[in-house]
Amino acid sequence: MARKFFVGGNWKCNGTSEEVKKIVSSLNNSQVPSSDVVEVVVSPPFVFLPLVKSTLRPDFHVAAQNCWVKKGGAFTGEVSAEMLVNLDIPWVILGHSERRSLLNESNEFVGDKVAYALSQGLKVIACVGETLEQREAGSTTEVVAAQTKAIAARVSNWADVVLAYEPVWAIGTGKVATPAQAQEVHYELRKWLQENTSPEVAATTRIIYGGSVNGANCKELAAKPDVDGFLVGGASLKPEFNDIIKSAE
Ligand code: G2H
Repeated sequence: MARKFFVGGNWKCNGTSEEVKKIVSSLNNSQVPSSDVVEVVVSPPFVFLPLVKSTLRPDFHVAAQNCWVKKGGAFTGEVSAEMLVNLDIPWVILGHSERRSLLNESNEFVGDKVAYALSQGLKVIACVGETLEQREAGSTTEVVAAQTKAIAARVSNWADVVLAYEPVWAIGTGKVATPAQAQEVHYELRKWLQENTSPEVAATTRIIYGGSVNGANCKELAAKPDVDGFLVGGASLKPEFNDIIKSAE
């Protein structure tokens, strides 16, 4: 079964309501391939989710950038999966390296979050990726396999999961992975899924690349057989995001 190309825009902790309105207006006016060809999901900060959801074109969808690991309650500052479902937010990004490193989210904690979000009916963009130190030590495959294993140990239905490979050394640095480097890790991740989940999960799960993707480098990356799309940070705030969406064709 063909995997539909997926382009996510991770706005991170950026934007004012005026800026958000401008980005949405640019997205709404953009000419992009149809939703049969590409699935587009943008992820504004929590506070802008209702604004974006209510003004964004209907063929694009929204994601939260995080959610709490279990049912809501006395967890000051957190946003629960139930709240996202209540607001009709279909997607959530979990396990982003900025949260893994700055907020000490462990593989197990991320796995628990993915499982809980799925159990509430959310679809998940689950992020994995190695640091520069780990790559230089030759442990990239081992690191991303361990991160994926912690998710697979808690999740049996992968239909609503997109796996995002985001090498930490490429995030926001302008140092994009080469198409060959991305393909190599995506191939290893798919092989890991084949051996540890099922051939069907391996064949159908979208594995997208993130880390300094832009309008100039997306085409070559998109041409690789195991690159099923992108999670885009900085460039998702700019008009070149349209070019990245167009790389689906
Ligand atoms: C990686 C990516 C988006 P950027 O974090 O998730 O950000 O494209 O700015 O490297």
